[in-house]
Amino acid sequence: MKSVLTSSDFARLAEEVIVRCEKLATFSEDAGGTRRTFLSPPMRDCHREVSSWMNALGMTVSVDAVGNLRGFFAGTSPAAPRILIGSHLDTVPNAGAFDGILGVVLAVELVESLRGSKLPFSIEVIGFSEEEGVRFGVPFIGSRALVGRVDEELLGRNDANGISVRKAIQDFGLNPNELSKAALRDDVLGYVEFHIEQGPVLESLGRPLGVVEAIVGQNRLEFTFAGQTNHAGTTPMNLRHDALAAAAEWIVAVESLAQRTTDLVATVGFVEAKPGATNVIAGEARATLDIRHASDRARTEALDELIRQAEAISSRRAVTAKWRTLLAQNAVAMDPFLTDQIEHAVQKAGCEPHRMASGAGHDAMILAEKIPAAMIFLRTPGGISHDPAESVHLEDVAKALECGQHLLTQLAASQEFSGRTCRA
Ligand code: HGY
Ligand code: MN
Ligand code: MN
Repeated sequence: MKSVLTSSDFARLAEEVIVRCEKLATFSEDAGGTRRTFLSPPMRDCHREVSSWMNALGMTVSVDAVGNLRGFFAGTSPAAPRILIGSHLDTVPNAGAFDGILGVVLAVELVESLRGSKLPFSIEVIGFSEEEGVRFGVPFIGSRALVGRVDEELLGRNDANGISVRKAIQDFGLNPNELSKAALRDDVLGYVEFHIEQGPVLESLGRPLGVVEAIVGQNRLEFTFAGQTNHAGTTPMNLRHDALAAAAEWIVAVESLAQRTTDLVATVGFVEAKPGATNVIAGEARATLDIRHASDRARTEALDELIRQAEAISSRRAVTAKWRTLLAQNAVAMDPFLTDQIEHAVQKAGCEPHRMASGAGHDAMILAEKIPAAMIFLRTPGGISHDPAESVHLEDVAKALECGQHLLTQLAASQEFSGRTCRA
């Protein structure tokens, strides 16, 4: 495949990528911002829009049993193996327009940039239905279906309205009993994900593109502190068992442990007090924990310490602390061969590559369990993400497309890649 595109072609495609990402951001559950969670009604609008782009390129479009949108662009022969390129189509509340979505839209534009020319492998563009974990508290539902990790426990989890994952799948018109059909087949050569960095590193180095070597491990838990609801006016301070005060003391302990532990990040992003009235001492407080580190040992040691602190604070205050795990994900190394190929492609696109770890979780870390997976980061202006201010530079998107074309050309010419026996 000869790259027949000029830099102005890539710039035009890049403009279309950004316009399309901003269009998809309008498909939201909320009037005032972007929120598109697992199989919510706006996800159907998103599927319709992306499918129209895929159909225009002659791709075969389908939606699998967990709501992943899949566009297939055949290779030179029907029996050709395939490469997966994609990311997620769901968002956090009040999201930006590019987290996840950019990776799907850019993959479609990469197929467009081929202008119909065929490769020795097929391309399957995949838009995962759920990566953020907003609706059910558990992330990666879409990519977990590809590696066979959507089990009865997950299907039985309920959202805030008491709707289970299984029911959400049925409500969307899909059949949860066909989940096995979503699993990776044995014709997949690998997975490549373009994603915004969501942090400050590439911008601080003045680099448009990053080469991801590994994705840090993470735990997500929900802690529940239980004390004694009581009257705010008549209960002396020394007779209280204030669940929210206990949670607050623990939250400060979370921050202080992370501040004094190199490369550890720990976040309490959600707190809820019950009954939640100004003049009532909280009898219950729920708080989530998101803790991450490149080293699995450092992360698990820190988590053990925070559990110890929750127990110590609770016993001193004569309240109780319980917790449940929502995610326990070890750090994952990206595929060395694909990562080397990405580094070459970044250089061919005229950029100085920067190898780095990802502090954010990505679907690539789930697929890496079964197939070679690798990621390309795009610079995030201001390092801002998970916020409407999230953005990308047009010229960086153009460079990403150029890099993607070089990568496909390299993989098409690589006996080691095309001749690979698939691992899934
Ligand atoms: O939270 C994360 O790591 C990602 O944005 N899902
Ligand atoms: Mn995200
Ligand atoms: Mn993401």
